Amino acid sequence: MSEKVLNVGLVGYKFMGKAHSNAYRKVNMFFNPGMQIVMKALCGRDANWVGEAAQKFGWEGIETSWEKLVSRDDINMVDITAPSNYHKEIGIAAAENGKHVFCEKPLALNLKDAREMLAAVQKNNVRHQIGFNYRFVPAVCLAKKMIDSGKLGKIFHMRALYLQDWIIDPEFPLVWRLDKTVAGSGSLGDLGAHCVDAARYLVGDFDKVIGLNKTFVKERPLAERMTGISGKASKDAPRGEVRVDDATLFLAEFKNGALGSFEATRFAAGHKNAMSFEINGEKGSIKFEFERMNELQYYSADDEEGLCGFRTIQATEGVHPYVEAWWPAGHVLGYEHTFVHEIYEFVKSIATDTPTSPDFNDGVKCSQVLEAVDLSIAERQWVTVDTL
Ligand code: SOE
Repeated sequence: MSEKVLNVGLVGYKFMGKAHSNAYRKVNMFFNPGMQIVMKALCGRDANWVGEAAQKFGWEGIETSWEKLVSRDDINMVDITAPSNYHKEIGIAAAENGKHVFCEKPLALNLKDAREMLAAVQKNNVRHQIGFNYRFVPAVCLAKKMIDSGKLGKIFHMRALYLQDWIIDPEFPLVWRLDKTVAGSGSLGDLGAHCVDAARYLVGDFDKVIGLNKTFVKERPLAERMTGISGKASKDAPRGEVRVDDATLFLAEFKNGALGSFEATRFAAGHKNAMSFEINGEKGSIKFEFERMNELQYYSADDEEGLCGFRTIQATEGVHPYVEAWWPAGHVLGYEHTFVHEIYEFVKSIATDTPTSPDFNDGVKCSQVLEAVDLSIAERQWVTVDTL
């Protein structure tokens, strides 16, 4: 094997750990990032569970201590998919051990911690990336290309929604994503973060925000075991207070003058993973819905009079980013491909020693917006993002 080798250590093996593991298996099969990925070690606290996952996902070995994982000489890169309260400690330790760091979103529990993580990767001169995977949907890449090339002209509006419904049942347990000490935030940090990143990617930086939020169910049974999105509670389980938001809505003004409206909720019955946005500019509009992720809706004001209207672009032809590596046109891609694309970009950035995006700078910028939204809710007034 003439290519350089990248030995990866992954922390976490549940939903995101599985999505990332799948990506590590696929990258070299479909792309040429300039390095051969070796799935060295999967890390989790319980040796039996992590062992089972490692075998199933194709990892060479396991670690039950992340401290051990990040200090191993034979690991070059650490990927963090553990719950958010672990991100900072693991990320900083990995950077200090000279490992490149990939971290799931949100980068940290709060802006201060996110900044510390950024400082650590910069100081130790390692590559870093954050898991805003929706940037890697070919249709979203197309939206970016269209906006950058001026197809929509000056942008007036961005409307973004992220709707789910998995915790409407008041008996659904208090899993870690609903635990403030573990997740930091509720719908805003988990779902709103993706919309904020998409907005920064497509429209630009935020100037100011004002929001409102709600926790509809204030007490839930404690979960039987630590779990993120699926969970069980025994019949007479003790109950805990829910201290994160079930839904957050906010308005924004971007630095370029565009206006934005955002909604993130886990209480939108019937919506499973409905991340969507619409962007309106002086020359046209685009619309995207994740549950129809291969399509982008485009309206051009330049179309012939009488024939104007939204058209559906299937972003499955080889001309669209990443698509060529997969299947012939019309053979659609799915959620898991977004992770393959983001990991491909990260490995390429390590191979070529060049920055990539979204990186920890983007993670910090996103946290800044999220924190500004929370502050605006607490103070019931507009907050200028850059003052934080
Ligand atoms: C759970 O709400 C979740 O899995 C998020 O954490 C992910 O980031 C999003 O892609 C889907 O929903």
